[in-house]
Amino acid sequence: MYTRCRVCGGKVGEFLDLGRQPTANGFLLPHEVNREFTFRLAVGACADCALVQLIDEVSQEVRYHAGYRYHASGSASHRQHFEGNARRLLATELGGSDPFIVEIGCNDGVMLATVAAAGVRHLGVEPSTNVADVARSRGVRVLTEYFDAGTAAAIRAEHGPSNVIFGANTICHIAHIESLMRGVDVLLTSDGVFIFEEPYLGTIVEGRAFDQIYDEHVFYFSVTSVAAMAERFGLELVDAEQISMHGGEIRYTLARAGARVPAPGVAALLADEQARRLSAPDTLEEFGRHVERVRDELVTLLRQIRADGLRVVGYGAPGKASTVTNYCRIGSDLVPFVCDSTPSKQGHLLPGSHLPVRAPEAFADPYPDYALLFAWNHAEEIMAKEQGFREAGGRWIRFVPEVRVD
Ligand code: JHZ
Ligand code: SAH
Ligand code: ZN
Repeated sequence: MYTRCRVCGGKVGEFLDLGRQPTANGFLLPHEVNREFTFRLAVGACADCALVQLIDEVSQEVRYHAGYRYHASGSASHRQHFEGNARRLLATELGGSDPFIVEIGCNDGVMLATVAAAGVRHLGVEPSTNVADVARSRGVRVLTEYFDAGTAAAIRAEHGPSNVIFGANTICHIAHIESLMRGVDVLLTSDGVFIFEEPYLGTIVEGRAFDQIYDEHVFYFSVTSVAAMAERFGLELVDAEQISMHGGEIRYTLARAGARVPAPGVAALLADEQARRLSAPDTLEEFGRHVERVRDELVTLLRQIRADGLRVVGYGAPGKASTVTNYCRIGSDLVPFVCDSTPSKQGHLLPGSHLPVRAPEAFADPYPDYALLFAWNHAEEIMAKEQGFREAGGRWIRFVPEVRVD
């Protein structure tokens, strides 16, 4: 259990306890339900640097391994986003002679495949061997290791320094962040950039996306906490852009202190977070009370639907579905199954709640009366695909930012 900040050593004050939970990507086969791993899912904020983080953590070997479920290329919007990212980096940061980019957590190569196709020197660092193999099959060079200060030194010794270090939805996963930041310092060229895009504390707290809280997300960054972290390691936050991925994230750009002129937007965002009191204890505690209300309303609604003799099916089995179903104790009595397009999730049970996961074809066979949208961040893509559901009179249930039926 952590009561000290993983970045600055300050005191971490707990503000939300979501109970005992499994790992969010710990999908199970029916015979595995009796030996399920759980831990206490609770979050706190550092009184000194404002960094919001998990209190207890799950070891990285339990989370990332040869059977990691999440394949980043699984949705069209993600493929487009990361191809766009790669093209932008190729145009802006990787134009010099023989540039070198390192991606921490390249997963199935969703971003680096475009870099590899452009013939630019690159290396993905990806400990989950199954997704690393998919990346390799797409022409991406991958080191199957956990990135830390030691790996960074080894990469530099073999390949030289890196002009760009990139990470998406990965930096917030790495509990040994102090070692990661030292690694960035070792590996980056003097004018290089460390760019990472991660779920934003503002989206989670103000946008009420409490289901983003789970074992893999050890940190919940804000502009304030990232600026402070950069400074501790001789770096500087030089840009912060809001992007729409996963319901609202920020892409942070760090450079060596003094090497680049910070974009004017950084100071504005810092002032804005202060004015909104984003990481103040009362804001975080109010968020905690909201989460309890959402739980009570959602459970009441699902019970009422069942009492009326109607059916609800879950749509999408994202990591987020684990947090909601387990915190709200939604079992197969309320939601008999969930549909998801990921083949390696189908035929398995959601962790903890043990809702069965079936292929999307099961959704229309026959359509339920209601669909509980677990993959709410993909609403547009899913609704476009499932127009027939609404035409048949079906209604979507959401719970972020609050419980809503439409
Ligand atoms: P999605 C994952 O979060 C896990 P998750 C991880 N911890 C993280 O940080 C971020 O990604 C990067 C399915 N689906 O993207 C596919 C359909 O069934 O919200 C996925 O299983 N039909 C690494 O798990 C799930 O929904 C569809 O049409 O919260 C979405 O998962 C579409 C579009 C998706 O990530
Ligand atoms: N970048 C992709 C994938 C994010 S999933 C996207 O944004 O969709 C997070 C990935 O980080 C997983 O593939 C996981 O195996 C990897 N990861 C976890 N710890 C890591 C570490 N210490 N070093 C490098 N990668 C890590
Ligand atoms: Zn701190």
